[in-house]
Amino acid sequence: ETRNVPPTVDVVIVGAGFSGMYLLHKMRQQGLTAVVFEAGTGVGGTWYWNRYPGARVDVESLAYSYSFSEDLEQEYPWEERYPTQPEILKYANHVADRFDLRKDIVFRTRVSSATWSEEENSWAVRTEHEDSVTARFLVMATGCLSAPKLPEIPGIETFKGTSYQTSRWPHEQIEFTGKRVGIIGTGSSGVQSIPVIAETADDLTVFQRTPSYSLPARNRRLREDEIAAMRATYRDYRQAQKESGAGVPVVVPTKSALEVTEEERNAAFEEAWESGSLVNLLSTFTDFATNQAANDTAKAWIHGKIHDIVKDPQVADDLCPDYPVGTKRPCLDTNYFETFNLPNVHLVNLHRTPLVEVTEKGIRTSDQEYEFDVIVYATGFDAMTGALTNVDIRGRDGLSLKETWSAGPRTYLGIGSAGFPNLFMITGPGSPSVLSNMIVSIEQHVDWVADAIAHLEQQGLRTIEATPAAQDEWVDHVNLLASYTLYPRANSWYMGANVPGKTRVFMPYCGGVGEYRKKCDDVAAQGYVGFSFA
Ligand code: NA7
Repeated sequence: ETRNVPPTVDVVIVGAGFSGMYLLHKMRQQGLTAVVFEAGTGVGGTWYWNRYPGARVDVESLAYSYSFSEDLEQEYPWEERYPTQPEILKYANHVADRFDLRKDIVFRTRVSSATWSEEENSWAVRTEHEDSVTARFLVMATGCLSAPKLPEIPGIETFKGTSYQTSRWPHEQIEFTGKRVGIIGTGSSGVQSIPVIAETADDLTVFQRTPSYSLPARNRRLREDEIAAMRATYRDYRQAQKESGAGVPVVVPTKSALEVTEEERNAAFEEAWESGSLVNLLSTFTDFATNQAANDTAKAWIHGKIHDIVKDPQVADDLCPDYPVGTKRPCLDTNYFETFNLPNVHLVNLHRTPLVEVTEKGIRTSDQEYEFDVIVYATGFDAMTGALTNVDIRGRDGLSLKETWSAGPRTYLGIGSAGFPNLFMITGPGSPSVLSNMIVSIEQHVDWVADAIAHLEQQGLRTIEATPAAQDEWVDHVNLLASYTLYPRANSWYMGANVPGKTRVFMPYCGGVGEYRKKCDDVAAQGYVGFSFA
C-alpha cells in the first residue's frame, strides 16, 4: 500500500464512505484533482466500522444503493432484502474497484485540522501523520453516525474482562460461547446484536436506559423476479425516491388516525407491522408525527404487540417505550422481543436501578453488582456534529467551527456555514440526512456541491460562502418545522440529548427530502442565492 499524498489538490475530501467515494468520482469527472483521507483501512465508512454481530441496514438494498451509474444498478447482485454489514461493505468495495477510486484515497489517516488562508483563498489540511495538503475546497464527508460515544459512567478502564464497542468492532469473529455477557444500550445497534449474541452466550444481561420501538424486519433473500422488476423500472423508482419524504417511496397517507374506526386503524398498523418496513409504519396516517393523540394510538398498539410476544409481563412493560413513536429512531429487528423469552437473557431497567459504575468484575447498578466476561457498549454516537467538530476546522479570522457551534450547529441548507468559505458538508445538520434513506440524501448533496464547484469554475470565482442572514433564516426554518412535530418531545440523538453537555436543538431538517431538494435546486437556479462569492 503506497501513501500518495499530493501537496496541492483542488479538493480535499474527508471520509471514504458512500459520500466521499461518490464525491471523488464526481470531482474526477469534472476534471478536478482530489484526495480522500480515511481513518479506516478500507472504504465503506459506517459500514466499515459497524461490524457488530447482526448489523444490517434498515432500508431495502434495492433502494439503499447508488443511482448514479445505471450499469452498476443493473449489474449489482444484491442478495438480501435487508443486507448484512458484510454484504454492504462488499458493495462499497465493488464500487471502489469499479470506479478505480482507491488510488486517490489515503487510508489509515485521520484529518486533524483544516485552516482557511485569507491570502491564498485555500484550505491548509493536516493529518495525524503530519501530512499537509493545500486545497481550494474542503468537503467533510464524515457521516452522521461516526463519532462513537461511550457511556458516561466511571470505571470503564478498570474492567478485567473483554470490552467491545459496537461501532469499533474487531475485524475477527468474536465467540460468545461459554461467556457471561453484559450489554449497555438498546438503540438499533443493541436491538440488532442482542438476539445474535444471545444465541451463543451462556448468559446475556441487557442494560436498558430507554426502550426502542422496533418492527420485525421480515428479512429474506431477494427473488430473481423482484430484482428483474426493479431493474426494469429503476429510473422511475429513482425519481420517486427523490420526490419522496424519506427517500423511500410510499403510499402517501390521506387520513388522520383519529378519523377512522379502531378496526381500520388496527388493520393499518397490522399491515405495516407485517410489511417489515419502517416507512410504512411511519406513514400509516397523516398526523402521526404531529398529533400526540394520533401518535398515542400507534403507541398503544405497539405496546400490545410487545405484550403479545414477551411472556413475562414485567419484562414486557419494561420494554415498552414511553415517548411518541418515531420521535427517536425506530429499529428494525429479527427476533428482538422474542429474545427476552429465552432463559439465558435478562433485562435490567436502568430507570429503576441506575448504572453506578463499571467494576473489575462487571457492572454495578444501584442495587447489585453483575459479573461478566464480556461487556458490549452499544451506546451510540455524538450524532451529526461530532465527526465535524472533532476536526479542528478554522475559518475566517481563525474562527473555530466547534466554538461557533457550541450553542448548536448553524448551517445554510446543511451544506455550508457562514465564516467557512469553500467548506462543504455532505448530509450536514440542517439537511434531511438521518431522517432519510442516506444514500438518496448523499447523492443529492454530492451532485449539488459538484454543481456549485462547477459554477465557481465557470464564473472564474475563487470562493463561495453562506451569508449570515441566509444561515439565520435557514436555522429558524429548520427549528420552525421541528416545532410543528412531536420530535422535540423525546430525548433523542436527533436533539443531541444523548451527549451530556450538548445543546439541545433538533438538528435534521424534517420537511422531507423532496421538499428539501426543491429548495436546494431553487437556490442554485437563482445563482446560489444566500451564498456570497469572491
Ligand atoms: P443509539 O440509537 O444512540 O443507541 C444508544 C443506546 O445506548 C441507547 O439505548 C442509549 O440510551 C444507550 N446509552 C447511551 N449512553 C448510556 C449511558 N450512559 N447509560 C445507559 N445507556 C446509555 O445508537 P445506535 O448505535 O444503537 O444506533 C444509532 C443509529 O444507527 C440508529 O438510530 C440507526 O439510525 C442506525 P438513551 O436512548 O440515550 O437513553
